[in-house]
Amino acid sequence: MLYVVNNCSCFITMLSLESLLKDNGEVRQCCDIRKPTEVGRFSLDFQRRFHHDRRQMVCYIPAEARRNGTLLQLLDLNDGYKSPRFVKRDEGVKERLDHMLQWMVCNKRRFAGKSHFHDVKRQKVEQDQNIIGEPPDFVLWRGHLTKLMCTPFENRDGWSMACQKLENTVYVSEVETKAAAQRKASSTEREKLMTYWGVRFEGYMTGRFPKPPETISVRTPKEETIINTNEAFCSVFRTRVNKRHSVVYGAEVDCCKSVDVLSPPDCYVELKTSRKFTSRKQEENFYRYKCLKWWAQSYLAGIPQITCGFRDDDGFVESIRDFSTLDLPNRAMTLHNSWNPSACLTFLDNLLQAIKEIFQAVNTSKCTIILSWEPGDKCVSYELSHSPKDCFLHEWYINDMT
Ligand code: 0WD
Ligand code: CA
Repeated sequence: MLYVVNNCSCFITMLSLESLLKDNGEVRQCCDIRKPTEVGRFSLDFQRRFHHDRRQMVCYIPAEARRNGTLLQLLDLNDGYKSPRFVKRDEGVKERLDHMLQWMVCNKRRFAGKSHFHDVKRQKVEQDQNIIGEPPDFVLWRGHLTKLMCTPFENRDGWSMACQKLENTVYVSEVETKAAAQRKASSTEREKLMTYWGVRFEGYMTGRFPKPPETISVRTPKEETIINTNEAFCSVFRTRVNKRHSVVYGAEVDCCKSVDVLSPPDCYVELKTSRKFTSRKQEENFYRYKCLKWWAQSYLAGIPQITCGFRDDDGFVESIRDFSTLDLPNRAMTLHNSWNPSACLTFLDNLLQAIKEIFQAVNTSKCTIILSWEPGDKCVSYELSHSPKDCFLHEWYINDMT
């Protein structure tokens, strides 16, 4: 693919969706993505402060008090809402890629070029597990990759991504679209409550290391449960897309099963809530639409298990079910007109390639590239921006990394 680009701001050009789904004119059947390996981790504490450790990692509490998936005791997801036990992160603070950049600075010595490797070998410390490899082609959040990957089947939410290049690495950071900002500003009380239901479920299903409660029936008393959405445990992964794009990305991980038996990411579990199915049609629609994002999100982090609390309309979880991430595409593909994973991966591979090619054609040190897509668009558009407000790589980062 070749793109001709003018080096001026406000220049908008298009990448056709059709071409991003094809390889040499053929729809590609399979695009290879290496199983992600965890290369690091960090935590954000109750005040959203960065710590280069796993202090915020929580453990998964198996919901054993269930019979055929049905809980013996309903979980009230409304518990703690509008109480001092719910501490909400200030969403007005735009963090962009900041915490990932902090992690990169902490780990910059672990990214070594070929020549360095040679030296390292000579010094016989090549077994040092800490070395990650050459600097990656891309650094971003896992959530960004999820959005890009799901584009071929998305019909509700658009996206906009700012891309900046420093040395040989492209950094990607989401830009809030106007539609998303409007949606957030006009969100109803019920939508806010429903968002809380998701985090409250996480509170029920997790406990603090080192000594977690044994099962759901002996969990922490409600009055002691604090839900603070500043807190997060993030794992950093590295993978290679179609053998040609090395990618490093951070992902917020909900919880972890025993690390003695399984190692990351096999021990990680993603938690979700969903409305209970009351008809076969609803269940089909779940596999046809909703589970695409579940699959993409967990697949990108190599997380094998997604545990879902099925709730009623009043926010009471009646049953809990485990889904195998790798099984979700099989279920979806039995349905007519559904998504398929290879189209997602082919699209991602081609889009990453297009981003690289755009950067080869521009004076990279001076501009940001903004890629955007809206539902219904047949193309991903991009523009070059010289505006400082679009730059998200801070001076402290550039100085430290160059
Ligand atoms: O700058 C931004 N707009 C973004 C920032 C977009 C995406 C992520 N982030 C940051 C957030 O600060 C968050 O700490 O990345 C972190 C999460 O990274 P991720 O794993 O790449 O995000 P994603 O896979 O989209 O979501 C994982 C979880 C979500 O769980 P559910 O089950 O709802 O998918 O991270 C949470 C949420 O709990 N989450 C966020 N938390 C705070 N702010 C955000 C956000 N913007 N997005 C997702
Ligand atoms: Ca979750």
